[in-house]
Amino acid sequence: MLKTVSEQAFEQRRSALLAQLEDNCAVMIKSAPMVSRNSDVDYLFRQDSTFFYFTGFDEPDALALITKKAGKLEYHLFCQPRNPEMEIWYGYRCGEVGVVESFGADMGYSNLDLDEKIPRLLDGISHLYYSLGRAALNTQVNGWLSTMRSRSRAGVVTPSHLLQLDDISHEMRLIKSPAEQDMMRAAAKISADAHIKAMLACQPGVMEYQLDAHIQHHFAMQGAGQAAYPSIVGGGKNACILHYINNNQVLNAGELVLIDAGAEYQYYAGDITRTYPVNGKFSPEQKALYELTLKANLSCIAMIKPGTNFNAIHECAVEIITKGLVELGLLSGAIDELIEQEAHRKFFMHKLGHWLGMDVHDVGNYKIDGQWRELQAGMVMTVEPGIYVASDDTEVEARWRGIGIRIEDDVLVTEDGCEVMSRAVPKSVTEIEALMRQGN
Ligand SMILES: [Mn+2]
Repeated sequence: MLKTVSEQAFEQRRSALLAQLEDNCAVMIKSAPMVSRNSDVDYLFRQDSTFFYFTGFDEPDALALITKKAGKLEYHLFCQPRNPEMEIWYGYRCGEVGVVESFGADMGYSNLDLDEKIPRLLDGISHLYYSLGRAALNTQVNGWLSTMRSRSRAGVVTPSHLLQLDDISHEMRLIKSPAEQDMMRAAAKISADAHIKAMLACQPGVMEYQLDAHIQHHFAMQGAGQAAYPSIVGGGKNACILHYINNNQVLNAGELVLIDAGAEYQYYAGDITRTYPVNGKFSPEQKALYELTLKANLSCIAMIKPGTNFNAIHECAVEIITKGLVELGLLSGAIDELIEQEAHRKFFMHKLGHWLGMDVHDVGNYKIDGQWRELQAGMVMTVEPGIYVASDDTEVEARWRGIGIRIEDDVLVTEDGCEVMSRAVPKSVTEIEALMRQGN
């Protein structure tokens, strides 16, 4: 059964957004465009997350304008006009009438009328909020404001404040409603089960892309039509390339494989990484570094609850990994000094995690007034410590070289702690080795 947030949710979000803004304001949100791949073939369309969050409308080349005058909201939605010829080739369009009937707009318009209608709708509005910093939208807005200024003698009043919508919309997206949490649980569960499928299919001689094929097949069969991002499937030293997506090498016995893959379900992302031995059995070195990474993963997850400082979790991982690398002989020196010098960055060069939501690297500020923020219930973050030993690192013993490990979970902050939404996929050495024995 396909889950989705209720239709009322979109209207509630628009109201909640406008309730935070002064009177005589307007909010403008633009959809994603179609992007050409070559000749008349386009890339698969994916709606802009913020646009979808506030409209629920999944067509390209649309624009939402919500005005508030004397406390009264009006929702104007511009969309592709109905066009029998185009619809034969590219499919159904909702159209100006349809967006009023099905998507709650007060007024629907053709996007061909933007230049005529927008300057009229903005007349008398003092504060205009939109996503500043997007070149295409900025150019359009400048054009509309210029049109309005040229009509000033006719009494047209141009907005005097142009404001960043992202600060407000991103903060709303950062805290997931119960319905959104359900979507994210579904995305995480589909992603976790796909990782299990890949683990069962893994054996020496298999190609990296073949493991990804098992994952993509599971996503699609579970109703997650797209992945949230291109999978990383890195065998051996490829695991040390953080954004490796070539996925075209053979997997060899004796090496680990790192898979970072997540489904997108109803616009919400899963983002899971697991690392395991291609032949199903960890070598002593692989096991030592793996268990150190796992210790960091588990200790960080244990810290997650409302009020925890975002960066304190990262610092916890740094401390565990630094100590562990000293114990194993990959780093040497006093722990305090090594932490001070950020010596871990040679082996653990990324942050512990990021917000997760409609975008895999989701929106939302990490600092407020210059300080790392505290976690709140409804936030979702990844916990993904990693240890990567470059294959040409002659400062460490040869037996450690070319081992790359990351263990990533999707964690929802709850009222009294957290929920590991990606928990279905094994991560202890014993569990992984037991599961992989079933596969072979
Ligand atoms: Mn991630």
